[in-house]
Amino acid sequence: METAAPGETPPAAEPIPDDPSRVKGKELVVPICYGTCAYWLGKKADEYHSHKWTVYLRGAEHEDLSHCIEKVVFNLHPSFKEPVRVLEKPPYEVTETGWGEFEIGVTVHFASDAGEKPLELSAPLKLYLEDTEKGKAESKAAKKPVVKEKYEEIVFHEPREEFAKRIEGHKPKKAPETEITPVLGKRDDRDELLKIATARKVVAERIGVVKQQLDALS
Ligand code: SLL
Repeated sequence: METAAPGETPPAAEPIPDDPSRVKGKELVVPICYGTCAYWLGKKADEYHSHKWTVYLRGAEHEDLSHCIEKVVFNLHPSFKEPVRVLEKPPYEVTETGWGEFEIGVTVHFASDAGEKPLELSAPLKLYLEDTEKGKAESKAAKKPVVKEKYEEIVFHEPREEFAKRIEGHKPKKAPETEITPVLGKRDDRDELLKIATARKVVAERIGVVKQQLDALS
């Protein structure tokens, strides 16, 4: 089981020990989004609490993923009280106030019938659009939350048959809404569309070159 960002070649699959309960040649894909969303506290800001932020993990379409996720563990910076936060049901979110940016560890534990190891992800907490004095001032002036989100596809290679059946037969439902839901909205497809458009252009150019070569031969 691993993840691959769209447009990237997935890392080579780990060899799966021969397990008759696994479906040969099958792949089960669960799209997720995770990241951070931060607001400057404005007048309420003090030296150690300049921002209110949330780290989250969710289904790409805001769906409830509790049928395949047992819990999500967020590992905060040790300067926070009880830095290991365990969320056993959606919304998988932790909201805090603080002053600095750091890397948040996000460990996804799957339902026990998946028979998969936990997935280790990392969400860089972004408080400012850019880490320069100018960028910081602009982020504050914009009065808009700074959202740093990653889209990933969790790929279960040759999943256990019972698990795959359960996941595929599951009727999707929405995860509970939270304060950050309206800010995140739907996943922004612009990056992917841009990649596809670029790839199309490259392919069209190559076809042009091959056509010219063929013409030269005839
Ligand atoms: C930095 N390497 O130096 C980072 C560390 C830590 C942020 C950032 C704690 C808040 C509180 C907090 O915001 N820690 O004490 O409640 O930028």
